Amino acid sequence: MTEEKKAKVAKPKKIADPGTASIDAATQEMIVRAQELGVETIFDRAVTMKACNIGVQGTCCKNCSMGPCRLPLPKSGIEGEDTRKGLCGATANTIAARNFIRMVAGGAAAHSDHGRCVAEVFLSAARKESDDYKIKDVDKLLQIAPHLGVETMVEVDGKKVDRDLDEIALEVAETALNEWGKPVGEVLYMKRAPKALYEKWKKNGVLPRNIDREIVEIMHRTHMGVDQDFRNLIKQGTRAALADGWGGSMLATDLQDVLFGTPYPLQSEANLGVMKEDHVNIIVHGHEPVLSEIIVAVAQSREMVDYAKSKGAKGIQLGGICCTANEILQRHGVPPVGTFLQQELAIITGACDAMVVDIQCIFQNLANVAKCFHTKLITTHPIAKMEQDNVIHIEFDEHHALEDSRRIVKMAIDNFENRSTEVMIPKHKGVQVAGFGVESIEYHLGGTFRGSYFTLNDNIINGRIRGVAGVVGCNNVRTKHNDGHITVVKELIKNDVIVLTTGCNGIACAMEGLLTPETAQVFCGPGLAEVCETVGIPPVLHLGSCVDNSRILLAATEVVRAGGLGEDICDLPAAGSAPEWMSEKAISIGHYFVSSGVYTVFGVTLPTAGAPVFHDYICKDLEKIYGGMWDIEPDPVKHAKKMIAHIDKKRKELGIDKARDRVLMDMADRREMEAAYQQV
Ligand code: BF8
Repeated sequence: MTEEKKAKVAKPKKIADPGTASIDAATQEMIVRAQELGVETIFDRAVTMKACNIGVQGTCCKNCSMGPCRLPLPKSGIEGEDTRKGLCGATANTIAARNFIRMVAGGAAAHSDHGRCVAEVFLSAARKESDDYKIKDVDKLLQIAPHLGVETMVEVDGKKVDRDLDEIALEVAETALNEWGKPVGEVLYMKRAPKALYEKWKKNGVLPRNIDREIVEIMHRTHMGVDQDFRNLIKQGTRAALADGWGGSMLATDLQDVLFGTPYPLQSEANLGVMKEDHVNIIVHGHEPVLSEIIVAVAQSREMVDYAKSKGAKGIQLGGICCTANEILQRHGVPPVGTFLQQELAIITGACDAMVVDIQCIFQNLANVAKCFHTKLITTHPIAKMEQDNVIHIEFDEHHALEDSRRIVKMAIDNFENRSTEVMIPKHKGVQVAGFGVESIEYHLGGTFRGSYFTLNDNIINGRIRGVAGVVGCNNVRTKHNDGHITVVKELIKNDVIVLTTGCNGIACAMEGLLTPETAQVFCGPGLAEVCETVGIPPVLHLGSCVDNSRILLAATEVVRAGGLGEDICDLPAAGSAPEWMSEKAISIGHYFVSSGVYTVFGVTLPTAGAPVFHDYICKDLEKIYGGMWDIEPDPVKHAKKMIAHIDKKRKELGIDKARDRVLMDMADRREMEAAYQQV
């Protein structure tokens, strides 16, 4: 080997720069720690492997084996007719649209299959097949039953009386499960939308028939040689996305609330600093709360705490990652250890005695990282196993959930004494108030004597609250961890836009301390600060996990219903955002928001750039059909400004832009008066 070649071989591997990788101090510290220990993380892999330029543009077709056919946009752009085509003649628009709706199918399938699993556990509870699950929230059961066509009253001797709860639960369970595969009709929850929106969907022929069918049809239509019209393809994407947002996800949220309790605001913390060196640390990661709910109960039991103490620990510290974290946070106050990008780092602390994973957003590299430490990595779902031999599979079954959970918690406790590496837990953590939802927004922002959305609407109309934003979604290692999330949210609240958050955005905001009522005085514009101070809420309301984006749809519906802000969701001064999205689920969420009338901005990239006609269709033309449309803006400040501009456009259309001017003038006057007072 020549000296030159030797030098090349010896070249050190590129590693991530912590300051470029994340804005979060705990994450930066742990990236350095991983590098010291020689443990590779996603941050390092991202600097060594570049994303595929053609895939990023959405114009690589691999739907048959004659390809992949790659149709990148020429650097000089397209002048005149776009003659690019694959071997079969598929245009860039067809390829990008097919790829896009396959992402919708993947995302909708993930959310909806999660919902189906919850519905099955719910059915098992309704049939009383298991002692481990019981109906916890009867009010919520009675609230959702009519939307599924289930009677809550029966006639006895000519009088209406309450129907037996067990009967209601059973019929709700059976009707809900039927939503996935019923042969005729439409998804029942579509009628929960504002009437104008429902009629719009009906007129455009996009009401989903059942949840599974719309996903299957995407796979059929995008098979080689089927649907070759990007408008027709995206129409099917709309059906499937709506079946997710108003179907699978909404059912998942509702049935989880009935089984495990509807969340109400509670206090907690967030970030790696919640782990404790002298405790057994168990981290639950993934999405379905059916097992983690029982793990929470078991880990808090006297028996297990005493057992942990008998092994030399001071107690058991539970933590979560990703949306399982959000589920057990909103119902039990269990703190999230981190967002999607921090999963490897939690193990690298050396203090994670067990990481229990179920489905979605789980890195396969966790197994490689766990190998370097004492951590037991436990998979629990039959559809999500790992090939590495250090991974333990304990398959969850609702019929023996308690037994499974006890085994897992005991395994973690037994592992406490096996810690092999020096523990390093970063000190950083944020305090948060989480657990908001349609019901608690109604309560907190409600009228003096009873809960309602009128007061929220009043504050929007008078301009104290400029508008409402849903800011949600993932981390993406192609962009600085949490930078987009935090910059977008801070810019919005600074401009009096109240933020509803879910998913990893919620965890990111919690880590930064944006989920406390006190935040309002520091970061908000004067109008929003006044509202938050008066009612004692944070300016960023955490509504839960990604399936709980359905709570945002229903909150928007309640705002429409309360009146004064138009007839449809698209009339509201509202916008959506996913600043650091990465998953197919985010595309499905984005598309059901757009199809429900919401202007939705994504950060990072959108896999449509290589097909400008299709891109313009979803970013401009869809507004004429549904009132909502897509947009892409990687710069987080510009991203927020675009949302605010849309909110202002809607305020103008509603004729309430003047009200806001008056409020601003009042505040300026007040400041002037205060300055004058101080001079005196
Ligand atoms: O479902 S926000 S990284 S955890 S996909 Fe995954 Fe994205 Fe996080 Fe929740 Ni949602």
